[in-house]
Amino acid sequence: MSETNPAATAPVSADAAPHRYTAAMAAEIEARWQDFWDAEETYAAPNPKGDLAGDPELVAKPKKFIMDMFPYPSGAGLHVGHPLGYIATDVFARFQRMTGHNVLHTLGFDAFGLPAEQYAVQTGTHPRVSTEANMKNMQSQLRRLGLGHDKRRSFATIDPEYYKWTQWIFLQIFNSWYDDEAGKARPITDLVAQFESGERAVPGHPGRAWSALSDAERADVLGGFRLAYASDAPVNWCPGLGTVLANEEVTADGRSERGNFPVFKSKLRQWNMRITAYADRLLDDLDELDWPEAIKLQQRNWIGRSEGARVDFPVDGENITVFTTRQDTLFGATYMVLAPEHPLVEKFTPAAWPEGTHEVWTGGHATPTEAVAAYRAQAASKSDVERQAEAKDKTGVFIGAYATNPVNGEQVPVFIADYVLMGYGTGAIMAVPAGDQRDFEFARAFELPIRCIVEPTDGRGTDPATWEDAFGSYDAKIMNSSNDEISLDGLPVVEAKERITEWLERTGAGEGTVNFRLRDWLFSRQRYWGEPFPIVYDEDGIAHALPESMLPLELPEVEDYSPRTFDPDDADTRPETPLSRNEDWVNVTLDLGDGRGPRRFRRETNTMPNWAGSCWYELRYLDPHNGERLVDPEIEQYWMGPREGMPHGGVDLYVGGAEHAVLHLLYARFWSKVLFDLGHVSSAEPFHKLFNQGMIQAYVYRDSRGIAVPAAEVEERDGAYYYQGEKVSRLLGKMGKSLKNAVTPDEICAEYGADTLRLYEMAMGPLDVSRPWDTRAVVGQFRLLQRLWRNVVDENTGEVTVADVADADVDADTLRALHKAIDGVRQDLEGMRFNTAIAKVTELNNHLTKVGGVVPRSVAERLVLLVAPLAPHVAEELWRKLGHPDSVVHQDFPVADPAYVVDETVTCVVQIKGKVKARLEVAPSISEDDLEKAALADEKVVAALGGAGIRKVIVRAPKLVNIVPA
Ligand code: ANZ
Repeated sequence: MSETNPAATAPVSADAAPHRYTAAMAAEIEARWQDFWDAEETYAAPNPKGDLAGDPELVAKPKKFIMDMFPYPSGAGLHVGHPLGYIATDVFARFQRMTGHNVLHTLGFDAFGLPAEQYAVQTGTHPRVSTEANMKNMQSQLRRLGLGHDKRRSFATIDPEYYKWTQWIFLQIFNSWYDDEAGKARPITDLVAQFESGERAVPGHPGRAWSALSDAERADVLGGFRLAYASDAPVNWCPGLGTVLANEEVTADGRSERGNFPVFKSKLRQWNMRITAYADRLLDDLDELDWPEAIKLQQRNWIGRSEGARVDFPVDGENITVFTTRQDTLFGATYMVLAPEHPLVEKFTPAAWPEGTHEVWTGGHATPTEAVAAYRAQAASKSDVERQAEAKDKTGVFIGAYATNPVNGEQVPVFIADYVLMGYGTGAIMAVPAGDQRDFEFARAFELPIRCIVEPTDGRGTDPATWEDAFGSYDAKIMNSSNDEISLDGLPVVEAKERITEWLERTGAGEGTVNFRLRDWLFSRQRYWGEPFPIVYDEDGIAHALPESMLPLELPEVEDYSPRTFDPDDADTRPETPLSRNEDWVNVTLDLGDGRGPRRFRRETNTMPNWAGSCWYELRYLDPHNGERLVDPEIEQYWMGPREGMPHGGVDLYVGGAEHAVLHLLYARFWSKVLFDLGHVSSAEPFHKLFNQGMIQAYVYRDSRGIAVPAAEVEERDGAYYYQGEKVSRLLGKMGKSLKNAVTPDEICAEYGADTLRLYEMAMGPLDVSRPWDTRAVVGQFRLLQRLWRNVVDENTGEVTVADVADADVDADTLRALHKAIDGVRQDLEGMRFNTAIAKVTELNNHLTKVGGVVPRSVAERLVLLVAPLAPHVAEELWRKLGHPDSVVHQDFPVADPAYVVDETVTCVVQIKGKVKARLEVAPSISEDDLEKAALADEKVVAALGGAGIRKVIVRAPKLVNIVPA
């Protein structure tokens, strides 16, 4: 909205007192204190040892490690929505410093990323150049906010000294395997020792000794165990972009989110992280974390643990293994479905349709081979999301084979259908149309039998022919489910599951199992602007780790930053990465120190995904200049080690957006656990407490064509909005350049100062709730600071006006107001309720204004200390004016005197049958329940009731309780 600067026309404007708190004064104060803090390293957090060691007194105090999700240095810079979380953690960190903690708070940059690479493709500017310029710009924007960061600890993920360790961690992961028995990762050399000694059989090579295997065979075996491994995985290949995409980057209709090109499922050799090995621990350890329940739930769903069974259905001497969570419904399995890509499909598909094949099953094809080929082509063009979409016609085709249901020996037809996904369970299901809705729809479409095996409890009867949908309830009993050896009839589902699982295991037809939705993490990208893999391939194509001495492996210069793109529709193309074009870099002679001397190698030419750098950055903040180790163990233990209430250790507070609920947090947790297992860190979780801040929203104004117009130029008249005379609509939306409604912190700082901006952002509402930005409301917080200033400083002379009086001589109302504010602000800051803390500061300040006269020094000082975490510049200035030579940052936060905090009480009258029997002194805020309990427990009331029962109690808190005896 257009508006004038209220600071210029402030309340008592005309004869502008020379020492009034104005925007100009705020700017001067803020710049001066920011320089002071930098020069004095006010926010330096000492380590117990190493190059950042210092201040033994601080190190002896309890620690708090407070972190923000670090930003990507975008070219657009910050708008006022971005610093919401940074200001909140800053206020909290400042409060923790003032309550006796050694506080680590800093901020780095997550600086690899696609935007810089795309910009490089368009302009030829090296991504490092544009990224560094963007970082510089953001640093100055952030500095203007007065954030108390320990700048000695900042870094960017693109710094070679940083990504050296990202590569080093990759190698730790590459060089380890998950020992299921030990329940943790171990060095791969331990596994090799087990193979060598014969303690463990070499999988895939029965009867052969480890020493008899070729190098390639060994590499292959180990690849099946390594926690980072290359495999020919089906991936989302997008020829139009020339790169592989993560599932999240593919739209529901199977196209690239960016560019809208077709995406194909192709098999490509890619690096993966075996995060699935940690599924159980990633799930279990969530219980101990102080995270929002909603985020924990999203992680649980993502990991998706399902308990069920694997069951073998024999076909021609082979087995089709299915995964089911409802093994109790085995007697109702009347057909089977394989995912179209299932590797056994070819094997079971005969040349001709069996005698008497139902016409509907064949899809009109002359042979099963033809039917399968046609259906596969159709399925390949769909995304998993599309394939799983409910409410759609079920499609599929019979492959011409029958399998045996192990529980009753029935021959059931085998289909392929796209509602079964290759990537889940075993890629094959037993279909129980009575119990599963998808199977029900399919059975209806293909005229397959539906057998009632669970007694319906909703009155629909037991004849499926009359049903409209499946009946899958867990709260029903099993029927029609017995053979010669076992009967489930009459059993509730849970018991039936146990019983049939026993039977499956006894007869060898299957076993109980746990399945996870979580997949291994696809870890390679065909991009330039990422960490190079510290991997080289020898002439036999065997992957070798670079020795630590060759790290960091720096990104080479290239002429062209873009992956080669192809005809968007040509699924048979393969990626050609930017790094692969630098032949001098790719083909090298190296001595890997393995005793084999210098050899020719080819470097891996993919780069790591964006997530890599943010998987472990918390650790590097602890010991950022350590050239010898990732982090010194003693320093890590000090800042992140487990302690009471946080058994896995971790950062004390991590604040960021809820959009990172799953991937970033899951990947970071996984890396933490690997490093923990291998003994590099003492914390098995990176982030003990997580807090998601809300979003700052902004109004979007659109013209009649629906195009966003510049919000700052819109005028409001009689409740309607106009842009250049034309009426426009207004809706709440995101803030950003594209919606032309971005407000920058720089503008607000120029107009009011950073302290006002900080107060405004914190006062807008509870931190976890989204809130609309309103530039016109910012002035309210500016006025608060003006009144605060006026309560301490004479606006005409600039002299401090406070009176030196003893607490005993301060009026009781003021003392009560002061101590209540101290008590409330303390609790609110500890609980991250910054908005209510500001309300309490405002109340106290207003009280002082109302009382008038000169404010007692002891009150003014404590008020300044209360304000210090929220508006640190003005607090420093007033603190200095009040005669203190030291910074306010490390002062003790005031403590309330309980004598002044107790609520005043009100008198509650207790009546029995309308007659007053007792009077109680209670808090005005007492709840109806508590008041009733207090009344009934009162001696006089007990006596008056004389043991009579009670018919009714009428409570009108806080003043009246009326008891009606029985
Ligand atoms: C028989 C059955 C009967 C099933 C019944 C369900 C209900 P969650 O809980 O998500 O793990 N399923 C298994 N693998 C599948 C795949 N690759 N693609 C599509 N569906 C698959 O789901 C497990 C259930 O989903 C399994 O249990 C299987 O169907 C199906 F009344 O088996 B059920």
